[in-house]
This record gives sequence, C-alpha cells and structure tokens, in this order.
Amino acid sequence: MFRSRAEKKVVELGYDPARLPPGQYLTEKWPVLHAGGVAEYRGLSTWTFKVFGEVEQMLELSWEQFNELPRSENTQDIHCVTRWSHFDMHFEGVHWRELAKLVKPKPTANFVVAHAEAGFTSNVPLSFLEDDNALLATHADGAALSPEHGYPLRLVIPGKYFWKSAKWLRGIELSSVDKPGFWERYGYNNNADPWKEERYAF
Ligand SMILES: Nc1nc2c(c(=O)[nH]1)N[C@H]1C(S)=C(S)[C@@H](COP(=O)(O)O)O[C@H]1N2
Ligand SMILES: [Mo]
Repeated sequence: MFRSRAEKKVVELGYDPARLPPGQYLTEKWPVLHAGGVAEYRGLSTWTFKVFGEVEQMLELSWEQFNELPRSENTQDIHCVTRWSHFDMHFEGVHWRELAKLVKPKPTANFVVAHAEAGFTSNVPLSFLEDDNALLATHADGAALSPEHGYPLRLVIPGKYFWKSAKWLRGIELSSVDKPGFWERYGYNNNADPWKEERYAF
C-alpha cells in the first residue's frame, strides 16, 4: 500500500507523500552538510556582498547596507542529494529582485555563479534565482542562521538538490555561460533536479 518505508513515514507524519521526491526519505531534523570547515566570523565589519559579471552596475554592500534592502520570506521543502528531505523550511531574507533593481542584469546574463567563503561555488540558470521561492536568506525557521547552516547569509534555490544553495554566501556573479560549481566539478549532475533524480553526471 506504500511504495516504500520512506513514503510510509511521510504519511504517518501527516504529509502528502507526493511531496517526497524519488529515492528520498523525510527527516524531522535539519541535517548539516558541507565540504570543508564552517566559516567563522568575528563580527561582520569586514563582510561584504558583491554582485558582478554581466551587470550594468557592479555592487558591493556592507552587512548594514545588505540589511537595509526590502525583505521577503517563503516556505519550501529541501532535498539533499545524500537522500534526506526536510519539509516546510521557512526562510527569510532578501530576494534577488531587490539586487537586480540595483545592478540591472545585462541581456547576456543567463547563468548565476554563487560565490561563498573558501572558494565554494554553485551554479544555476538565472531563472532559478528569479523564482519566488529563491532567497538570499539570513534567517531560517524564525532565527538567524546558525554558523553551520551558513551564517550570516546563504542562498536558497528551490527545485534543485540543496548543494546548489551555497552557505556563507559572499557574492553573486552573473554569466553568459554556465560555469560548473564545486560539486558539479566532483561529478554531481549540473541540472540537479530531485524530481528527476539528477544526482550524478554519469
Ligand atoms: N559554502 C558551502 N555551501 C554549501 C555546501 C558547501 O560545502 N559549502 N554544501 C551544500 C550541500 S551538499 C548541502 S546538502 C547544503 C546543506 O545545507 P545545510 O547544512 O544547511 O543543511 O549546503 C550546501 N551549501
Ligand atoms: Mo548535499
């Protein structure tokens, strides 16, 4: 009657099993996953956020300036390629549209490279950053991000495995060509759609 034990648990917890992508299981915790160390900050006085590449006007903001931008929030399910999914994550922060107003993307800006601390990058088509559920998030589930979840700023990209959602975000590069990010260069699938189980490149 259930397709899998994972689906049985989703139903027992009162969720629609159609929300669980193939090969995933539901976790009630929010696991921590990343390569390398957690970025440590002693204050944010030297923290900057840059938008550059295929834009009319490059932008560099301090933490104070970033926090003056209009804010948005959304709720969505997240899916990690290591097979955990977590439902109804609430994120709060700044939507890309507020930065787009300031930098004015060129018509050639078709792809995004997210730049995080320690050289981590992730890439998506610009349309995924324009999605209503995308966010440059400062808060999750009502509290400021914890250091291990990306404090002070992380990307949230809907409809992709969660590795595209760079933690410790420091900049957004717009590009005319798609540039593989950190996990994509390690053999993960560039498209990363959890509903198509696009986990690996081959
Ligand atoms: N900077 C950075 N961001 C990253 C990663 C990373 O290694 N470095 N790993 C990604 C992966 S594989 C996942 S599943 C999510 C995990 O986010 P979480 O630890 O908040 O659950 O962060 C993504 N963002
Ligand atoms: Mo992941």
